[in-house]
Amino acid sequence: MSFRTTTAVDYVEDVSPGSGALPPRAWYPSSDAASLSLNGSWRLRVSPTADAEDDSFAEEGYDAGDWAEVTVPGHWVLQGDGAFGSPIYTNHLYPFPVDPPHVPTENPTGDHLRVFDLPADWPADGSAVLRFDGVESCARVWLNGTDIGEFKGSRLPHEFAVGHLLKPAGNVLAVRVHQWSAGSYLEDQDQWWLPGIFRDVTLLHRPAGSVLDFFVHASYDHVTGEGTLRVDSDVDGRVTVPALDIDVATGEPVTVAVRPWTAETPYLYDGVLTTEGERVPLRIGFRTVVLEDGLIKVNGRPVLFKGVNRHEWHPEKGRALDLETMREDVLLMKRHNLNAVRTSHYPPHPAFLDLCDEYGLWVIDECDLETHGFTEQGWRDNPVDDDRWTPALLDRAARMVERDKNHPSIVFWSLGNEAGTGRGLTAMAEWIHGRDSSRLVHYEGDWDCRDTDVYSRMYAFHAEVEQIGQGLDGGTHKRRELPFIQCEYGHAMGNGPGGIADYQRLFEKYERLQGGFIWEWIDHGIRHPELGYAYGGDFGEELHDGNFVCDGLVFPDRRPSPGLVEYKKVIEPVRIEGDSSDGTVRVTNLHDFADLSALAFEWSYQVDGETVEAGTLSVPELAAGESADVKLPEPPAEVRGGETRWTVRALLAADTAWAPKDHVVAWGQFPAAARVLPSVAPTDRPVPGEKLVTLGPASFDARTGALRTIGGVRVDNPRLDVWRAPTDNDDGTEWQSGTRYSALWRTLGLHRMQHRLDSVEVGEDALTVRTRVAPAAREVGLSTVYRWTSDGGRLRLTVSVTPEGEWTLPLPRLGVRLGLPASTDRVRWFGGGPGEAYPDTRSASMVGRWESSVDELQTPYVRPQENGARADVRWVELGGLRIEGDPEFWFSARRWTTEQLDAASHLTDLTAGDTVWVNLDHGLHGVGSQSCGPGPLPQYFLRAEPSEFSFVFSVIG
Ligand code: IPT
Repeated sequence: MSFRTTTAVDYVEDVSPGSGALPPRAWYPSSDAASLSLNGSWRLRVSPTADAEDDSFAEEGYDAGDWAEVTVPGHWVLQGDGAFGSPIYTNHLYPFPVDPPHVPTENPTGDHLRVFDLPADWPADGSAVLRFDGVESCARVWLNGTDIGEFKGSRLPHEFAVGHLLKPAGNVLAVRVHQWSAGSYLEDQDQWWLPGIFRDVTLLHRPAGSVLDFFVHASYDHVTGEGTLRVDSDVDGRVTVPALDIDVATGEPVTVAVRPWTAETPYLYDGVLTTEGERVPLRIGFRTVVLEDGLIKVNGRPVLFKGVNRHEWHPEKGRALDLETMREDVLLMKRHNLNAVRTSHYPPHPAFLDLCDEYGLWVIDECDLETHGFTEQGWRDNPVDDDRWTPALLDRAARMVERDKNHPSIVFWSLGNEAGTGRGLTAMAEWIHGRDSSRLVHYEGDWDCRDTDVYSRMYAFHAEVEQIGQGLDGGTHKRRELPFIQCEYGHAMGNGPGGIADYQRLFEKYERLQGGFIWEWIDHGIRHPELGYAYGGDFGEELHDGNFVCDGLVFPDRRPSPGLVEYKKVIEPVRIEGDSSDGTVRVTNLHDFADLSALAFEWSYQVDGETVEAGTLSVPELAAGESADVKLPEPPAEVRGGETRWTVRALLAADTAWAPKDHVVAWGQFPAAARVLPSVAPTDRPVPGEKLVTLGPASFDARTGALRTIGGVRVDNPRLDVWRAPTDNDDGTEWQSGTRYSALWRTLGLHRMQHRLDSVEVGEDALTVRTRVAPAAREVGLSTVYRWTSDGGRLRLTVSVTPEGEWTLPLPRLGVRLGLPASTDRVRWFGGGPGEAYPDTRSASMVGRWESSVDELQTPYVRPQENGARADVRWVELGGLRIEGDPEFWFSARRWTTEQLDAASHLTDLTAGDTVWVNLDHGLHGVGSQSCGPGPLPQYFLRAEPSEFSFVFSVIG
């Protein structure tokens, strides 16, 4: 005989969304009704299973004095130094057996307890609502010993009517939170699994006649310039907007002339919704979103999304973000020219959407739904195609739409991410279309676009995107009628993403392509005492996906990575192109709505990278889409025959809400007089000695020809280097095995090249060292000749490389590596900067004079890898030497070798040695975005080809 026990925790594996909660409704940050935050210190007891403890802790009088304390909002696994368990990172794999709706018996369960008094002035009348803004993944709630319900849907609000249970003092709020539940099957997003009450808990007073749900409809007619406002409210009342002289009943439309809301011009009107019992402040933005002529149009115009995918992340608090962190995200986005954000892959904390309204960002609000792990079984048993789960899906759709519907910034509702296809998704789309016809529906997982208003893809390669732009991609009739966005592209893992400028050119060229969203905003590294930032596997997880969780445009501490700086340049809203031959600069306004009146323009003129004159440039207030040719001033007369260049910048003309006056929005540079390449007459003769050969300022080992010193500076011989510590993009992904270059490079042996010395020739005017550089076991090689000459003061090295054998792979780099003493610190250069650049990430590299320390040259990718190269370097000074290039070169310097960088798995593995290693590269292989997307485009390949390049060394001072 077999039987199954029913237990008090059966709800955990129930596919239903829960019971006891109130219907979803609009979320608003404040009103004149009283509220009490229940955030703060709570008592916590973590048990290993869902049913290890009974529910007596929920009863009044329970003594939790010996329980631990946690901060709410928070995740218990990120508090208590591991005492309450650890985070788990998986990308799409479920960290438990896939047998929906069952979850493991080992189900960490956090019992949370909080005793609170009502404030003295808490109104005696009316009722009250207890609101949870986010709990992962399933919770049961008791107030004063009464079970008030249970819920799932981690990143969605749940409200309970509790007025009848409240007492003036000693209220006991007990919340039992289970890490795993049936809901976990719907929340398989690529991120850390982090249980806990991670968003606010609030008690809201509900006076008699207070507001229930309301829907602000505020459209804009771009033909008449009028907006129409209608606020539907469950409880009748009035709506006032003083600036527009509006005072109407709820449900009644009113049309007046308004300033429209756009992400570029986020004009909000303050209003108030007044019912008998409550006054709710409103922030109203008038705008109309339509699908018309196959395009997404707002206020009559097509929009180009320059977006990013944002997960909520804080390196210590996980997804429990405070308002200032959210604001920091928005400000950073605005300052880097982004105009859109996809809330991947769940509705964010509602305050984030208020900030998007206020500062101006287009939003794709995404539902808390992903069932990606079912891909492992060919999507069998996928909950989104199983009617039993449909109520849970509809509950999630409703909780998102009802909570967020009053935000002008939201232009798309997204059904979720990576959930395959199925009837449940269709039901969600139908419900959303029916409830809110003023926005469009997005979902990427169905390329036939059955349920969506846009054709959306992720990581499509450039060539396919171009085909889609040209309308040559075929597809269903429905799809062919739709505009296209890349909801994810430019995978920002480690060094990269490369190739985004090439995407942007396509987006700008083809009307159907309405832009994209970089994957993703922030590295989800967790601050760790020994490792710096932890990633998958660092907590001993049984299954994990390593540092795939660190793929953001900002580092975990929100410092911008070079990828963000590059993106800012690529998507700048003003294009500045110069032509020094006719002395004009062409300025194009790439905004969708705004004219250029917010910007001031400035020119400057550089001689050898140093600004000799600067001034303001008067540019007409071009309307969106317009361009003009603007005359530059006469170039300064006194030019000492050096390399000259114009730089034109667009700056904020005045302080804005998101950046101060003079913040640089866009820039362009164009050369005037070209650089004169360094020449060294080979007048000095190499002088052979017993141990050393001397030539000009340098000495060499007589037997090996290796450089020993230049002037007084000890130099570890420059020799050919082709290796780089592979980037995450070099590592690539499983599904692109043919082009996972780091593996191919290692197989070929490029990380263990041997240098065979063939001859050292002391000639009349040169010291020539002939070598062959090649990996063991292979027949390919690079015949490499180093030719040294000097004019007595300066020393010139010319490197000639001739590939031998059949090279089928690109080279990671081609140049020389040399060592300088550890005292080397300050670095000055004339070339591209200030930040890192690679062949396909060099848009933001500005030619000028730059200065740094060796340490500051490093880019702190969470998993160490090739980084820190500076492009187009004419000369660099460091360690007492000046090194000039013929032609320009790529420069990097670090206190460890490439091999040490390659071997490190966290930044804390890297420690300074006794040498500063300097790479002077003639070429670098592109970076691409192959950690999830295309590798470098062919034009950014570094092919093994005959090459020659020179460096001129001299001692400074
Ligand atoms: C895509 C996911 O949507 C996103 O959450 C993230 O995992 C990203 O990849 C990679 O970092 S899905 C992938 C199969 C393209």
